Formats: sequence, structure tokens, C-alpha cells
Amino acid sequence: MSKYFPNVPNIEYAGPKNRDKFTFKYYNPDEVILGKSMREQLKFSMSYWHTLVAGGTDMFGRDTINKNYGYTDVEAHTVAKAEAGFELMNKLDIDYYCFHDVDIAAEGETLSESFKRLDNITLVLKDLQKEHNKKVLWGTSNLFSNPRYMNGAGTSPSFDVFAYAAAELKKAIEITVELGGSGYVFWGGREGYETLLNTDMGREIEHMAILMRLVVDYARKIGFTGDFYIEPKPKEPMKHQYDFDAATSLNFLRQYDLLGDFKLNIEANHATLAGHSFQHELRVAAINGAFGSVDANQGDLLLGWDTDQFPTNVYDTTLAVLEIIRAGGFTNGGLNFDAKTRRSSSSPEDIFLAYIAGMDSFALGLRLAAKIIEDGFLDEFVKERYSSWDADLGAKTEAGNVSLEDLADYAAANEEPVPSSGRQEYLESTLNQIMFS
Ligand code: XUL
Ligand code: CO
Repeated sequence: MSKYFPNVPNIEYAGPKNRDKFTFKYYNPDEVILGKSMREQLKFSMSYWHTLVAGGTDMFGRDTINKNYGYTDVEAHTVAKAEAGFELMNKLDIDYYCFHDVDIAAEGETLSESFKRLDNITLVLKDLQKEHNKKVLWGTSNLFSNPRYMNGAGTSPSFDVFAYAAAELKKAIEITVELGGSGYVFWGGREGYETLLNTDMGREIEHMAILMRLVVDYARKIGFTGDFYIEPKPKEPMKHQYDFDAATSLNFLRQYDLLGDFKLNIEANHATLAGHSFQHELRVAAINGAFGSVDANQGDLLLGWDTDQFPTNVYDTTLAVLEIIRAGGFTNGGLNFDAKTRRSSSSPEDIFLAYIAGMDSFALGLRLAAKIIEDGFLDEFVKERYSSWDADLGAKTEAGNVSLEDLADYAAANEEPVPSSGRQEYLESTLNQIMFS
């Protein structure tokens, strides 16, 4: 099938010395690394919205890339877009995709028209999935673009808007189940505020929890066995969003007893917008048993907004893969490229080149993370750094078997404690040595 991208061949692994632009240099899908194929370790996924829908429009200019796929009629275009997506996944050897309801079928004039369009395209997607052996990583509902959601969806001050959002969520979860999706994402696009002067924050957050509980209960009732995810983001579009970062989202999930059904979908560019590193957000999710999925991209520190660029920073991909592997790897989740080409990368070929760049950067990250794990130096250093907790009173303290008096007696009987060096620079240079040797 080479109907929509005739200039692009199937992308195959050719090794790091190859200079053909349409090859993988590091991603060799069936090569086994750390006990699993690269394909299983990385579980790459295509984002329907950036890849098949977005045309490059920004605040200052209109589309630079044509995503009509040869059709202007809504129905024909909807099907062509899906076919183009499967051609792209086939050529890049990507097994999964993620979508918002409005990506797969444009919203109609009424709820019933929108739902009819969704039903039609779901049948098409189901067939395409079967024919090409592709799966849905997660589905979601776009509850932020339509003007009705300008004050939020689940957190809207209007009950009617809340109910409308519930209807859209019900349909989106039905489609996700129908397509066999293994996840469902809540990204709180406008679930936050512009000013506290007009906002009842406590009530809004409570409403969001009610809506999530209703969706979970309904989804389980209709047979959804996958994971729900919150995708934290601190701001943009709103000045403040309630799912600010991993820690804030976990607090919400715990408070409303939703942690049994939810994990986190960590996006690199959202992490940096929150003033954290990608690695930090992955670690917070992991130590709370809530690591679920990843939206892979990167921001530009000089721009400071959600540029959703394809990830090419190999230090970041390496440290991210290290966190993912230490968290036990992906189960229902995967690595979704929530990434778009820059506005001036304006040809269809650029989309393939961007995916190759992102996939190769994570593949190289996986190879380097494996080197770091196999080398063992970092693990050994951290183990040694905490070794005073491994025996005697340290171990008893961790086990909860000491009193404050025991600790005071111990401190009094000992000399002034001498903290040991954290050796940051030495660790950073040794990391370079491991990565580049
Ligand atoms: C927006 C973003 C979304 C979510 C899904 O910043 O990341 O595309 O991933 O709604
Ligand atoms: Co995202």
C-alpha cells in the first residue's frame, strides 16, 4: 500500500554508518536488548492528531502542510486520513496509535451527527487494524477545542457543559473499547483556571473526580480492562491546570480513591513546563507505583512553551529509558510520539524523517541505558551511598522498629557524623564514559 506517501519507502534498519535518510540507524525492531525485542521495550505509537491532522497553523500563520489526502468531502477525507495513518505506521513499522475522538472524525453539528461519524470510522479502523495488525495504545476525548469548553469540561462552572462532556466521554470510551485499546487518557486541557477571582477551585476539582469515577465505572461495566491515565501538565492552554505535575496528580488520585484504576502518562515537554526534568516526572510516577505510559517529545528551553518537538536529545532519551526499565517497563502503556514537525518542515516526507529521528533517538537511548545497567557503576554508587541504612539501627529504623529515644542515644554515643561526597561531577563524567566508550 503506497497511495498517500509514494515517495517514501518502507523504513528498515541499516545501522549507524548508513547515510540514507529513509533508514533506521539505531532502531532494529526485532533485536533483543535486556531480554526483550526493541519493539517490545519501546512500544512506539503514532499520535493521530499531530501526524494526520495538524497542518502547522500557529498564532501567526496558517497551515504549511496539506493534510487533505486528496479529498475535501468530509466522509471521504475521514477514511483517507485513516488509510494514510496505516500506510505511515506500516512504513515506519509502528504497532500502536493514539487518538482523540475529533481526530478520527471531525465533530458534526450535533452530538448525534458526531457520534454517527465516529461509529462509521470505528468500523473502518477496526478493519484496518485487523488487516495491518495494529493496535490502539490509548484513546481520549478532545474536551478543550470547542468553544463550549472554554471554561473547562469536567471543571466547567456550567452543569450543562459538564453533562455534555460526560456524553462525549461515554462515546470515546465506547470507541476505545470497540477498538481494543489498552488505555484511556485524561489530559486536563482546560481543567484549571485563568483567574481565581471567578473560580471555586474546591468545587471544580471535586466535579472532575466525580466525572472520572463515573467514566471508570461505566468503562469497567462495558468490559474495559486497560489502564486509565492522567497526563499531567502545569499550564497551557490555562494559566494553571489542576493536573500540574505527577505529584499533584497523584495527590488528586489518592484523595478521590482513583489510584486503583489510574496510572500516569508522562509527557517530556509537560515535565519541563512544570520546571521538572522528564526523568524526574518518570521517577515520581515509578516510586508511587503509577508509571503507565509516555508521551515522547521535547521542548525548546529558549522558547518555553509546549512546542511538542520530536525527541532528539539522546541524554534525555537515555535517562528516560533507564527510568522506564527500572519501573519494570511498559505493560499496557507505550511510547507515543505526541510530537509534530516544525512548521517549516513542510513536506509529507518530513513527517517520516521526524519519526525516524524520534524512534532512533529512543532506540539509541535504549542501547545506552542497557550499557549503563550492564556496567552497574551507577547502581553500585547509589547502593553504597545508602549503605548505612542496610544494617543495625539504620535497618531497624526503616523497618519501623526504633523509638526517637533510641536514635537520640545512638547520636549521643557517636562522634559528629561526616557526610560523604555526592560526587556529582565524577558521576556525570563517568556516565559520559559509559555512554561513549
Ligand atoms: C497536549 C497534549 C495532548 C494529550 C492528549 O499538550 O499533550 O495531546 O496528549 O489529549
Ligand atoms: Co500529550
